[in-house]
Amino acid sequence: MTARTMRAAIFDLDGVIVDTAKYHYLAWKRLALELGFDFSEADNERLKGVSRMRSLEILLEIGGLDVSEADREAMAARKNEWYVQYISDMTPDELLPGAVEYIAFLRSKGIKIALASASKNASLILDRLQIGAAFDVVVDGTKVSKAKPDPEVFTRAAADLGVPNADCVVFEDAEAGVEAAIRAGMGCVGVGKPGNLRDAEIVITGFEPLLTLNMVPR
Ligand code: B16
Ligand code: MG
Repeated sequence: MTARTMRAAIFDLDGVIVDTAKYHYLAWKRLALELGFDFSEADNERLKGVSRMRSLEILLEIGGLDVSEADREAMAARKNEWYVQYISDMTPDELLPGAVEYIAFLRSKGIKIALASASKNASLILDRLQIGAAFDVVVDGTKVSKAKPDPEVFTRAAADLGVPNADCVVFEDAEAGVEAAIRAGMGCVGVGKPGNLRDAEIVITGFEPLLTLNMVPR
């Protein structure tokens, strides 16, 4: 990685700490089927990390539908009701392996920890997973006006932590999030399949190897 002293770690939520993408997918697919077209898992990849309204725009593009602003608001609200029903049943068993342990390890090294998510449901998810106390700062979709790939969610997290952007490393699973981290002047560790997230400085498939190696990205 670029020479930097990592003083803060900023974690994305969906796809990094928990796999909520499968619930987003179920809810978007249900909406698409109601509207008369299918929506595949490959299509769902395009929605990762982007805001709810941008996700709906992409879905409607896939279905070839032109919809009024009022109808779009109603569709997004309906999708969110289904999504909230799904995530309300989540338990700490759904945490991705090693994520919370790695956060605790970084904290034990004096590194500050933030959550930076596009989701407006982040606080419900943190409650269900019982991990709110793991973060010094939480910035979610209710606190920012510009969605990833805009860097606002990350720059706000760094400012709230009181750490310069250059000393922050972001952990992200989505291309939009990697781009946002780079635009913020932060380091970026991609979390996902090797070959994806090409712009991240390194890509890991999960946190367990970092824990085994006691590894802090520099
Ligand atoms: P909501 P992240 C993102 O969360 C998801 O990856 C993305 O698929 C979703 O559309 C977005 O949150 C908004 O979520 O509808 O709950 O507000 O990856 O930034 O933690
Ligand atoms: Mg994500």
